[in-house]
Amino acid sequence: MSDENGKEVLFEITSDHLDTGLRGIPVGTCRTSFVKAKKGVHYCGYPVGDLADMDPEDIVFLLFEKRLPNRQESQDFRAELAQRASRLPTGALRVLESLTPGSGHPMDWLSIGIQALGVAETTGDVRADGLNLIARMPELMASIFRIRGGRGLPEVASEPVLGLVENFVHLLGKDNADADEMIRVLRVFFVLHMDHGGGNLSTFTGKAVASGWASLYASMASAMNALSGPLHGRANQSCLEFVQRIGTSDPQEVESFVRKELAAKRPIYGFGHAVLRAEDPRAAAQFKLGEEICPDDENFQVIKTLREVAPRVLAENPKITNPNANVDIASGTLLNAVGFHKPEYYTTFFGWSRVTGIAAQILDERNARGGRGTPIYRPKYYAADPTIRRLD
Ligand code: NMX
Ligand code: MLT
Repeated sequence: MSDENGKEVLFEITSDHLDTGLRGIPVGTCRTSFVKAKKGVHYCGYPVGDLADMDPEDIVFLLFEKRLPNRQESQDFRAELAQRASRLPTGALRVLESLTPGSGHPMDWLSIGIQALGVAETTGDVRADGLNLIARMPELMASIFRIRGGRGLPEVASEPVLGLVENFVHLLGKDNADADEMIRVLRVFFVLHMDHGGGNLSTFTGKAVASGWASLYASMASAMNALSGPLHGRANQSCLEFVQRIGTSDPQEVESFVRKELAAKRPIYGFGHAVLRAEDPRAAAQFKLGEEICPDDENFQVIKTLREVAPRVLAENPKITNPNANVDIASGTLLNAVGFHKPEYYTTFFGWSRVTGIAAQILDERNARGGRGTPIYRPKYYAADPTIRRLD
């Protein structure tokens, strides 16, 4: 359908769309990824499941350059990231040492850490700032684990040439046999969580803040705060806590647990989505990995039952538009199985991964309109009193 000027009509807005959290309302275009209701997220056209086992650095390259690197480009890009990590001034993360170990939520620490890196290192060049932050994230993540954990994890020298995930695991002091499985799970996690279209809350928040020409670091810290809510990124923490409370994989008991949670008006974490209308392929990819690395794990057994039972129960409520499993159903179980036993840290892994997609999207929006950038975000709100609206 076209309007009187021949422009394609994408969406007709009625008063029913007001106060719905902008659900489904088109606001822009996204070059890094799109989300299909049935087939999930595609990074620059590739279904994410096809990318899950690739090198995370290659996927960072993909989201920035909109194409996969060839072998030489891949090596050069890894070297560039390593160089960016080592070139950055040290000391910015000392601010974390002024916080009390164990205090607040790790997502608060992540946001503070990003802001602190920005204080020390902002160049104003969005591409450089984005890549510097991506390069520096393993050290920030490990510092949060070491300092917030307060259990005297040794301060290990960073070795960025190992790779983003590998360096993080090394910084945790894990150079033993456990490291291989940790690396395997984190690499897949990292790729699956890097981007999810333009409208997810954290990405949208980051881009909105950046549209006022705030720095990449300030925008990213805001995005991480958006991710920290339990309906968004923190669902991975809540989901494992929930799974551990269930404590059985008996289908009848799981069903009765789900019903009790719903009756108590609590969300069933790891299920539902604003855009997807089928099981999230990111969930399927993680179940596949789980079958490989922890098939007998107790929590894995529980989530396998939940995956069958919960959609049937949720579908009884016609208000729930997607009763199927989302990305958060399995990630906590896998992280726990490879040695990350504190669920409150899980959302920091989501944040770490998502820094790439958000940085790439902010860069794209800064480069839009021939370099003038996407204008400052400013959607319209009507007066709550409809009689005033009519006078508008
Ligand atoms: N458990 C209980 N109630 C639900 C669920 C669920 N899993 N999913 C949807 N609903 C409710 C929802 O709260 C809403 O109720 P109300 O009208 O009273 O506000 C109603 O069903 C309709 O919601 P939808 O239109 O289906 O979903 P919406 O787009 O509003 O929300 C989520 C999407 C993801 C916030 C919602 O499905 C949810 O709360 N899921 C559980 C939390 C979760 O797993 N979040 C992670 C999402 C992915 N991520 O990582 O960001
Ligand atoms: C995400 O990965 O950001 C979530 O699935 C939420 C979303 O896309 O809205």
